[in-house]
Amino acid sequence: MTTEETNCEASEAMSPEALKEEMLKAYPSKTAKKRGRQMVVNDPEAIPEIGANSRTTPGLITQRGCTYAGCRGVVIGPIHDILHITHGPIGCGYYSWLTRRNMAKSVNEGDTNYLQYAMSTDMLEEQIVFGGEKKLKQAIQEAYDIFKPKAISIYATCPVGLIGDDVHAVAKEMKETLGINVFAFSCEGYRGVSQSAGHHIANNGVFKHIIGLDDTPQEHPYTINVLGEYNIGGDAWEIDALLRKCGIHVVSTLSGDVNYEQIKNAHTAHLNTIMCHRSINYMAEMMEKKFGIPWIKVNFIGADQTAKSLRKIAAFFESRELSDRVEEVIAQEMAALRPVREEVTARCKGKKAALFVGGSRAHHYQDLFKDIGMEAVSAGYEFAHRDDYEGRAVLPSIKVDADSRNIEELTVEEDPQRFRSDFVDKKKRLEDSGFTFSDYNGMMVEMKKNTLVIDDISHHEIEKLIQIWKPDIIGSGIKDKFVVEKMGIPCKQLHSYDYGGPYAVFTGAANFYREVDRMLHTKVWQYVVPPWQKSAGDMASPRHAPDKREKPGTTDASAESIEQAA
Ligand code: CFM
Repeated sequence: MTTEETNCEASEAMSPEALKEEMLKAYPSKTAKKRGRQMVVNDPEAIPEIGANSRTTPGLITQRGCTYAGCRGVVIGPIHDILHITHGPIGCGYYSWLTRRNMAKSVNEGDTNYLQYAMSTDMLEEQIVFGGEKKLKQAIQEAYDIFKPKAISIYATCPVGLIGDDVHAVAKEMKETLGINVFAFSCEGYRGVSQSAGHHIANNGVFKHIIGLDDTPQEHPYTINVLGEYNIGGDAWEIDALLRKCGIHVVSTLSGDVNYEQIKNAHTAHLNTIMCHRSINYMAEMMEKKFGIPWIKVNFIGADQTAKSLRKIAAFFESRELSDRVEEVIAQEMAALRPVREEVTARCKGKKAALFVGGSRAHHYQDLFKDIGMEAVSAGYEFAHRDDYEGRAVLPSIKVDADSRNIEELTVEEDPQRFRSDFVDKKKRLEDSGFTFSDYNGMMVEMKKNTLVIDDISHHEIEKLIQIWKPDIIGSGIKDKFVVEKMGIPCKQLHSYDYGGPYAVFTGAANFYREVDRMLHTKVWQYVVPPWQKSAGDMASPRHAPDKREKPGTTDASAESIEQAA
């Protein structure tokens, strides 16, 4: 690569080092030191170490969620025929009620889909003082009597951990009483530094209580699981349809539009493919140890990445017929997508994005922007770990701190009956021919030199970034969407998709290109006066000032009155 190709253009305005200093200036020295470690100037050739997965400093406005959110909300909640009961005060249940767009539909008449329900034990003062186990038992019985589910899962919220209710003992007792699978999660909100801890706890629970319960073999020659795909806005449906078109069978998607039976049978697949590394790498590792199923990282976000992922899956199966079919499908899909991609690229090429999302999308969505000639000048995760930034090669050097030690590491051993040693031989043979397994190289190697990578970004830092580097679009979530848009920059919600989507695979990519094009080119932004433009002594030049001068009747005063009226 030439220097021109690897250098980030935004550095021409203010260097990333200077921008970082500018962001840190407002903090007390101890906070600035800590935040400083979580902001690094990227060099894909010599990836710097980034501080990640550490506690947010109180007072900073973070985008993070809690451990309960990661467990109940993200990983297990989407399993649509398990009855999910939140043990805690009503708020935790209420705020996990349909707030994430993990869609599911009942395929057959009479299929169970509990996603539209929110069940809670509605803990009150009496239970906080005298204990809540009795009420939990009653709730499980009541839920069972009404719904007769196949399985019930219990989630502990903060007060449950504080008063010491034994949710696991209750689950065990009710499992025996009711004769159905009942299991519990110690996923109290405070248990980890973010929702990331909840992912790990959820993976452990699903692995212990569901995986491997049904050994019915799959007849299909090419079977995979799609791990870390949650069907936000219907993504998993698009992925599933594309794979089916290629002749690849998905045994289970964890956990987008999936049912209990599919997860019980997931260990019969030939291969695990991982979409979101952060939330589900534990599961892939444990399944490989116990059953010998190898895993590869895939990405179905972005047309080029989707094609690459399909080719890799086909290569794994070593079938000429399958590879030919995959090439045929890629050619068809690309041909359909090309006109939209070219049209949008002509308008969006060279524009700059900054993405701050979760634990995987800040990376994956850079590929969709790349498809249309746009570059990420800055990006960061909310709660990912160093391996998601720097690649799994750094795993052995990640220090285990008290917070991560809080999360159980399961000891997993080979299953004497079900371990597939033939899979191990195949893996070895493929590796010898250059095929890579269990690899995720992280976000930073794919970002240009001198881009600014920021972990757990705060509102203050986003404001500085917008003010000084002026990206054309921010990819983020609801917690900062409107703050960002009041600064005159479009903000695409990459968690909820602004209630749109799907964006996965080729069909979804077309949706995304069009939406970004519309957001970038609507004229509304020129009427917005960012806060720093209103204050005295402002260091930045007014954003979109030329537009305002050009348009009669859009003086600062009228722009301000529009904003006040809104
Ligand atoms: Fe994985 Fe996710 Fe994400 Fe995530 Fe999430 Fe999500 Fe996300 Mo919101 S599992 S890490 S905890 S890809 S809910 S579907 S969009 S923060 S980047």
